[in-house]
Amino acid sequence: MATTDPIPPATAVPLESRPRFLAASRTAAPAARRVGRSEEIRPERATPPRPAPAVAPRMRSALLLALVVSLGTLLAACKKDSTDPVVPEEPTTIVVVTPSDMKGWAKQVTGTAPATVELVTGPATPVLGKGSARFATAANHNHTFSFSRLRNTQYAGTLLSDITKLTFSTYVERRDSSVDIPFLVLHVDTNGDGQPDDIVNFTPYYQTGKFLVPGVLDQWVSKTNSWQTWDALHGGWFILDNTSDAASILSDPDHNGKLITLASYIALHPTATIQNLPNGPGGIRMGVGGPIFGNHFIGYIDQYTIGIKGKNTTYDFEN
Ligand SMILES: [Ca+2]
Ligand SMILES: [Ca+2]
Repeated sequence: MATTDPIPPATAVPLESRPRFLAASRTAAPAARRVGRSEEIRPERATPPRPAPAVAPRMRSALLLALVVSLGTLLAACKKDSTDPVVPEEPTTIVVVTPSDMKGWAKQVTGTAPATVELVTGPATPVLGKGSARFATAANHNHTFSFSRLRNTQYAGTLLSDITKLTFSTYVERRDSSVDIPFLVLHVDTNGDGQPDDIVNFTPYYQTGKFLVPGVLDQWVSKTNSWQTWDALHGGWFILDNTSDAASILSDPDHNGKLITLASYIALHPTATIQNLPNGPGGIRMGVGGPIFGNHFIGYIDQYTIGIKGKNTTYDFEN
């Protein structure tokens, strides 16, 4: 049975409905802040004010000179900025995806108790247009290989380093755990043979709390019955199926894996590209399913945006 999910601020979230890490981190925070305040106040009361030391004439001259130099540097910087060419921002291309014209996207449904994916109206007021892509697990889901996905074949060969934007929006209507939320996956060729080697995963659930690592944007917890937009480019990813990376990133954070920024992953694999699977399915996929998802999950995706070298394409899912 689905439960109502927590909505920030943190105090509004029932502890029993949260992952353990969130409950621990939120209860520890107030104590740390109290310590910080007492440390700031105590020295002010205990230490009498001291007269400012006199500045020697020679030091005053040095300070004046430093100030003049700083002002000169600042003025030079302002002048440079004002003469730099302005790079015009290219307008985003909106691509409307409908059941009769999928624009490079294809449905993929797997498993013995398949989840479903369809283009629908709603829910609520979608972030773009009137519709979105609806994903749902079966009444008897709980199958490791039961997934429903949308996959795109049109980005095969795209360098990860050329991606300048990667966002999508989700809406969760029904779930029994905050873990369950549509996620994004890239199939990546790391050695240039045209065959994908890595499954590179962005899951909104991992974008906050104890899962964060330096460089990963804190995107807070996911909600139900609300549209939320996720910045995958600046988020944390985990890697599956790789044979060359350190073992520490080769699992999801719930199974001893560690998130990595896409920038750090690209530093490990500078020539990594998106690749379709050998038998055809697209190298970009979004969807739900797998062992962590419960029965009767219902969620939606809309406004998937990918930017390549500054040229943004937004897919608007409509029915
Ligand atoms: Ca839409
Ligand atoms: Ca390969």
